[in-house]
Amino acid sequence: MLLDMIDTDRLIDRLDCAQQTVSDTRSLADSHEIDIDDAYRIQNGVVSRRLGRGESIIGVKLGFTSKAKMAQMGISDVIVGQLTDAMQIGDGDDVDLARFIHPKIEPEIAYRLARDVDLADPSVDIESCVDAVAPAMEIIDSRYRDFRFTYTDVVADNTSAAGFAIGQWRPIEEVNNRTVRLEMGERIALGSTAAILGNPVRALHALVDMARRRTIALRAGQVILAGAAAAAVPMTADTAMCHIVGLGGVSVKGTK
Ligand code: 0L1
Ligand code: MG
Repeated sequence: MLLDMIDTDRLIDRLDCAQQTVSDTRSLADSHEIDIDDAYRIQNGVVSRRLGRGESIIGVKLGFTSKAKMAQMGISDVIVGQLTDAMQIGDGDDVDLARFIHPKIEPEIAYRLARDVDLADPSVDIESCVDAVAPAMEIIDSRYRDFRFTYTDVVADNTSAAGFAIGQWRPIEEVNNRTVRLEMGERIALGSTAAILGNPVRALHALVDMARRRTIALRAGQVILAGAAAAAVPMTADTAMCHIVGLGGVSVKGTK
């Protein structure tokens, strides 16, 4: 831990204010030395501010689940962020782009927990706690200017979490090596579910490890966004449509 409580609170306020006022901020690393424990503490503070305004946690997300992204950031760990009800957008719904600073959208796999995951049990089987899987999209909206951030910055910023939409849930099945297509206006991103740690199911196991290390509860009914299956594309005032072979689709419409 490198940050004292006063600086920790100041940085929580800075990120919270950036999100609330839809205005970007400088990398925290420009002015502060922060380690990964500080970063998760700031994240918890940012999420607590949201809970204080009446939001509730309805899931978790993993980030940096592709080898390319990990290599780019010089890390070997996934990162974890927290999803609140205010971030959820209904399948097919409009989403006002004015809510965000510079939103991007990416295709994801979502899992649903049917039971609490007992993290105190060293042999807990998270796969047996999951009952459903669905196509999903995540809106990432880094609070940092020009998406310029360090590893600790992005963790502190709740992993850029800003919004998500989930398609039709289906009973849990193997979803590896499925082709993924994201269309956003004229832009098309193609990928595969294998881009998520080689197999999205590995994201579940990585999550157990991270949740233990970061004391994050995994509760029945929560959603897990496993990671991006293709590159994120900037959001525009168009329909974003994600299709995953065998799982179906999900869409949202950006409006101004
Ligand atoms: O993969 C993720 O959802 C983490 C996103 C954080 C990085 C970004 O904002 O580009
Ligand atoms: Mg994501």
